[in-house]
Amino acid sequence: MSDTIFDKIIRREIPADIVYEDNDVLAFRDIHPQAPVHVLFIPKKSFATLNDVGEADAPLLGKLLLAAAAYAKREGFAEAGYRCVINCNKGGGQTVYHLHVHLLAGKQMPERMA
Ligand code: DGP
Repeated sequence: MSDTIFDKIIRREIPADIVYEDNDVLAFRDIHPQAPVHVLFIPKKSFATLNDVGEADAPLLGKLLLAAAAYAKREGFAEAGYRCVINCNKGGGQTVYHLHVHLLAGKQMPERMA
């Protein structure tokens, strides 16, 4: 498993604007925000891509999404709406190979994804 910039953020070796943390999940603001709210939810356990998550770690995927939804509720934009995205591999637009969920909010998202 290669060490990524997100592993360095988990270990506090480089700074990030962390907005949530628990035993399994870390969330911080994206350095290149695509929306007024753009937060990345990552598992502390390293998976390069969504393809690398096995059945045993299915609950961790649930935790990532639930952490994003809880953040949206806490911040008061859950009812207005938001988008969660996972990019997988080059064709999916992934650039950092540590699994992450993008949470985007604060503007109207286009109905078409691409
Ligand atoms: P993806 O393209 O799905 O792999 O998204 C990677 C995101 O990570 C991209 O939106 C920019 C963000 N990012 C890259 N490097 C850093 C960093 O050092 N700090 C923070 N906060 N975000 C980063």
